[in-house]
Amino acid sequence: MRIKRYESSDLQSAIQKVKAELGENAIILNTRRRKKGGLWGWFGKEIIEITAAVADTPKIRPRPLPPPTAPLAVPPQPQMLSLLQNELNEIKTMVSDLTKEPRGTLGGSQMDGGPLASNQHLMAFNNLLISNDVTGDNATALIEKVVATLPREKLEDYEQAKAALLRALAIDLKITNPTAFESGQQIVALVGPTGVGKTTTIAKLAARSALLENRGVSLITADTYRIAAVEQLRRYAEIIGVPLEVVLGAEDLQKALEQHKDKNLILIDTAGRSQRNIVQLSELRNILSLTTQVKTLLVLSLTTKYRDLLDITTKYQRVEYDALLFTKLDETTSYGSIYNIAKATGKPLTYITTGQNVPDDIEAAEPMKIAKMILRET
Ligand SMILES: Nc1nc2c(ncn2[C@@H]2O[C@H](COP(=O)(O)OP(=O)(O)O)[C@@H](O)[C@H]2O)c(=O)[nH]1
Ligand SMILES: [Mg+2]
Repeated sequence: MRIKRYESSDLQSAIQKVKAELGENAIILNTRRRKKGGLWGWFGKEIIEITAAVADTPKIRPRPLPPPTAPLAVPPQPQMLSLLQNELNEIKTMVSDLTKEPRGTLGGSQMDGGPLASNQHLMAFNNLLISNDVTGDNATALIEKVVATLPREKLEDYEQAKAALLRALAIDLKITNPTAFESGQQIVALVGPTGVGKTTTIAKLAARSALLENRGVSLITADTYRIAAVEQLRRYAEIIGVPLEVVLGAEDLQKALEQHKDKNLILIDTAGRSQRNIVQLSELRNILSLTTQVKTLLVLSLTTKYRDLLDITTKYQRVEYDALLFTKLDETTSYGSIYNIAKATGKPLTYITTGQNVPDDIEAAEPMKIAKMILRET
């Protein structure tokens, strides 16, 4: 199996390039438009990029192909997609026709499902990844990895190929558990946009550590923008039976940390609002990192669009977050964003939350479990 990328100024000639080099059996894995040259992608000229795959050595003779269509002029944009669709359908039909070819007609060599079976798996995997919101680039890279790590005969086997894809997904999902039971003190701050579930998640973590693990827990909130926010956490603190400190700035925070230095776990709630607040948070973090080790978790809701998630992870870089926490997995059906964001930020995952119930709806992130969720295996 070979996978290659082609660039061209228009779709038609990009497809011609694919056909010329990889032959008529090539399968298009991904097509995208992007700017090339210019300044930081501005003023660049738009090009079409096609990623295509083909089996190394075709074991069977291809059928005669329909005569090549006369080269078209550059088609208007809306037609491009249907043109690609036609090309893709044509290739799909060819592949399925070829696999239907009766056995024993190939100079005695037996067909074993052949390289074409793996072609079909790979195309199915690519579609599965993309329909679960894994980006086209990530899907291509994952499939390239499956192809690179699996010997040919295993690639032909659907289950083995899928297992390799799950491993490829899981291996990119790093994890860390910042509240795991340890002898020393742990300080964990949750940051992120409003409404993603920071306060609820703090209540879940606090309840688990204090009630199930019998650890000394304190809560600190720096979210003083809304009275209701403080009251929300105060109610949880009362129910769980742990102290809550309200702090207005870095000095307060240091004082509160000093007061609670006997606790095993300190959870810090924050307000995630404006850019200005992010600056304050990064100041807080700088001060904290001078004296003690605080782990900052960026909380992201999986109901947020991927583009917005990316934007948030970029803005919150100022807070120098250490790891990611995904909420509201119960409110979506596709989990590819977890993979995309983990890959884009290079940060480990901590927990996922799956509902509003405190303390039940939270679990430690497990790479293989998340990989299976992404492929809808669970
Ligand atoms: N469906 C669902 N709702 C959640 C989850 N986590 C939090 N919520 C809800 O999201 C809303 C905002 O939560 P809150 O903790 O106040 O968010 P914060 O502004 O980030 O502190 C509340 O109604 C929570 O019950 C989750 O995992 N799933
Ligand atoms: Mg809150």
